Amino acid sequence: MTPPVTVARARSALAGVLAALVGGASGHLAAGLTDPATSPVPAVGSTVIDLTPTPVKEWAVATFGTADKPVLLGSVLVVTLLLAAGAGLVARRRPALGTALVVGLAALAGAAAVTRPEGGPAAAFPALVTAGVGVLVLRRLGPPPTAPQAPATAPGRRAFLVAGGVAVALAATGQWLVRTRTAIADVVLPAARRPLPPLPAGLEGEVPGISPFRTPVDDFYRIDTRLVLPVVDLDGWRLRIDGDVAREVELTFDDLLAMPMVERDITMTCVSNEVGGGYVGAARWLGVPLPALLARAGVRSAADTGADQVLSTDVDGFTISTPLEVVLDGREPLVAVGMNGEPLPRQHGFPARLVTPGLYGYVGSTKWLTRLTLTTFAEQAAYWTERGWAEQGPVKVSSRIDTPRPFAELDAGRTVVGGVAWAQGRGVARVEVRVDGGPWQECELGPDAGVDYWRQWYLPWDAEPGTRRLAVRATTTDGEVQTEVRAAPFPDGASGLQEVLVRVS
Ligand SMILES: Nc1nc2c(c(=O)[nH]1)N[C@H]1C(S)=C(S)[C@@H](COP(=O)(O)O)O[C@H]1N2
Ligand SMILES: [Mo]
Repeated sequence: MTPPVTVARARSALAGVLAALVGGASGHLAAGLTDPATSPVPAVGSTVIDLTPTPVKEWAVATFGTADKPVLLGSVLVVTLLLAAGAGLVARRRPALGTALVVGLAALAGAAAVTRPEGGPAAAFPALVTAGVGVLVLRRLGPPPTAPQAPATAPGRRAFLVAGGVAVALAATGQWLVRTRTAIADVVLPAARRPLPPLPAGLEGEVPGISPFRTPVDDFYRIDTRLVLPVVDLDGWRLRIDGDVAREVELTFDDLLAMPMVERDITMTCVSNEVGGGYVGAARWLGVPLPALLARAGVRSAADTGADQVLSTDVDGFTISTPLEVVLDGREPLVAVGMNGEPLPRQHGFPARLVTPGLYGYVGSTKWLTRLTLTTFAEQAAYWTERGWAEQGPVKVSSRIDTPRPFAELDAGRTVVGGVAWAQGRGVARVEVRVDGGPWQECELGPDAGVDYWRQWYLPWDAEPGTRRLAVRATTTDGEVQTEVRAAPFPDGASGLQEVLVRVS
């Protein structure tokens, strides 16, 4: 039989946990009604992201990939529940202190929400709800203060079950609200002035396992610091152009849509992408050329401003700096509103984002864009550059083997090696594959959709039995051969060659 003291302790700890769960779920519901980003767990998670040193962040991205967000949220939740269990135990002998600890936990979440760039006093609302409900639950489920050692008068199992059920119901309702509120508005996009011809058919019909020529929106990688997607109210959204400009400009979403639109096929890459990695995607973007927007503010060339960078800001104050020279060098970054023929999805920056061909996303592709400020690197640093990443982030020439997969078991004989290669701004002229360190063999290239877009490639291969080592390299149209010299993603992008081992029998 379990000694009663242990049972009483377990109950106290559980009371603390349930106080945190029901309180947190109430806070989540409150956030669903106001601003999803202020929900206690995501608010703390976002603050953790911002405070985490760059090497740890890199490690997390490398280790967990795009699961980094759920892992972080889960960790915040687990730590919170452990602390809450502690508060429950303390409350057994010292109810006032236990209550104070629960309030303290909620206060941390409140502080995290209020001090976010987008925060303000109102952001504390969900944490206040959390604290209030948490204390009520702790009081209700904890042992009566007058008789701490009397389990007989403590609340029964039913009260605990009810509390658990209430937590689930509140959290589910909150989650439903958050989802409903982040559903995309009915945006009707205008057509481009001169629509591009449809993208040619890619190699995906012929080479099984190769990346499709155009990445479907749902498969497009997502990288950002957000735990909760921003809710952007289109009526209130503005794009401001300010800083060292002849005249400030403010555009509504309709103003932006009324400007001449262009369509561009651009492959986007994340600086955190390891050679052979998946943080790269190719899409058709619809938007307004950034130079046309700057011209409205009176900046047509570098001579019109003292600025050397365009600092773009998202709806929450996250920033990206793009060298002005790059913006004006003819590559025409876009303020994009459409992706693959649809309005930008939330996760890719609805309602408008920057897309700068040839630059890694962290220096050219601000999502949820609201402001473009002409300033200098000396004056203002952006989110990632402040954390040590390079100011200039040109995408390095790279190539990836999509098929066969690493450690695939293949039958000997005729098969095919295939993948994608990119060198934005210059274009890929040649892709070569090497087997077991042998001679480089030239691959067939897929269709060409411009220098800013990736090329698919393949090589028919007569696989001989044994363990085989495949490597790939690309060469740009201006003759740069992808280097074998390895570099880690930090601080300006990975380099080296991808090698894939396969077993042939
Ligand atoms: N507002 C905002 N924009 C952002 C980021 C971000 O964290 N916040 N991340 C950047 C990075 S690092 C990359 S690689 C691209 C990724 O865009 P995607 O998620 O649409 O693929 O967005 C960029 N734009
Ligand atoms: Mo990135």
